[in-house]
Amino acid sequence: RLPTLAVVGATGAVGTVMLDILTQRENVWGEIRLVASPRSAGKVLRVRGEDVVVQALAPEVFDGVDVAMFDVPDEVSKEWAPVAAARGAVAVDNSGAFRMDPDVPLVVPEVNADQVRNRPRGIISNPNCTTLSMIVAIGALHRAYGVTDLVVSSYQAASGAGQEGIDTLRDQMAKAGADRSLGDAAGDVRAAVGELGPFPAPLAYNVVPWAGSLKDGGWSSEELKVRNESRKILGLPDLRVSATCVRVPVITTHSLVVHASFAEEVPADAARELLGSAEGVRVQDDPANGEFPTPADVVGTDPTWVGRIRQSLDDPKSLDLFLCGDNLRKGAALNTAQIAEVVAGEFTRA
Ligand code: 2RA
Repeated sequence: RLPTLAVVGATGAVGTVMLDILTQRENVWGEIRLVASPRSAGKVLRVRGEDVVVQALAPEVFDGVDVAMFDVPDEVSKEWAPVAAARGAVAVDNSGAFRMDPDVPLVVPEVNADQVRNRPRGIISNPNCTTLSMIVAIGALHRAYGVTDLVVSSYQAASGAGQEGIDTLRDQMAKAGADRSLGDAAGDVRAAVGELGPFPAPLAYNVVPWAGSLKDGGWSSEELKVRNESRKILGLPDLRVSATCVRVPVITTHSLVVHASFAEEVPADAARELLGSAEGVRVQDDPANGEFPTPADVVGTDPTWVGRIRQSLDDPKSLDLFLCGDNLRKGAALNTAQIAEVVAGEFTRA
């Protein structure tokens, strides 16, 4: 039989992309139930070419549900994913609430799909979008060469901060873009853009070296997620990871610069060939012809794009790479859908 799916958070930034993805991918679902906060209940959304009325989040919406996806804030997932699990659904959660719980697998199907069945709480976590934007490619390199160190700099899009992030950047761009004299004097952009929204500094005409909340030692929560989640997904609890997360004025698609070190020497051509045939990865690497991935060209696509592949000049066991991934697709909705499809296979085979 085809399993029943619930999409919780169907009206949010990720939920909206999720409905597109469910419409575009091969259909493995019977009923699809759309769930959101009581404020959004009663709205009609389209999925798989059908109109579906959004239901308010309540314990009963999970009755008869086999898989429940959660694209909601941490505190909502924390409360409701266990409710869904208690009512018999497998919860696939895209929040940060359970990612580091040892009884909850953190899954990227191209890297560790085998972990899906290891779910004593009935919950599976989807990684943070920044980790996801690089880990498929790094996982492929790791399988061949054994990764030992990652030094990561992120260039994160506004939509990582949700619909409020998108709206804030668009408003700031409209205000700043209208004034052609801006950008010469300290503080002129800040004075012009108005509301900062979820960002601690103007994002239009700027870059902001901050994402998430402040943790010990001056690290941001986002930087610690890149470290901790990479370790868990790759099954390398002692992997050395150092990340600096930066927000850039891009609507959607996170980019990352990664300096990755391995147990063995990695010639750039060998890395290019390996990544070129890795599932979920696309190589675009011909700088002589201006060919490399950029967020503006990658947005709306599924793979992790990799370019600027270079063997480090001072260490033949290290590579320097530039990666781009759509943070709302592979970085969130697509990976969640892929995990849910792996679980759906259990029902279909049963
Ligand atoms: C961000 N990674 O980009 C976060 C969202 N989960 O802000």
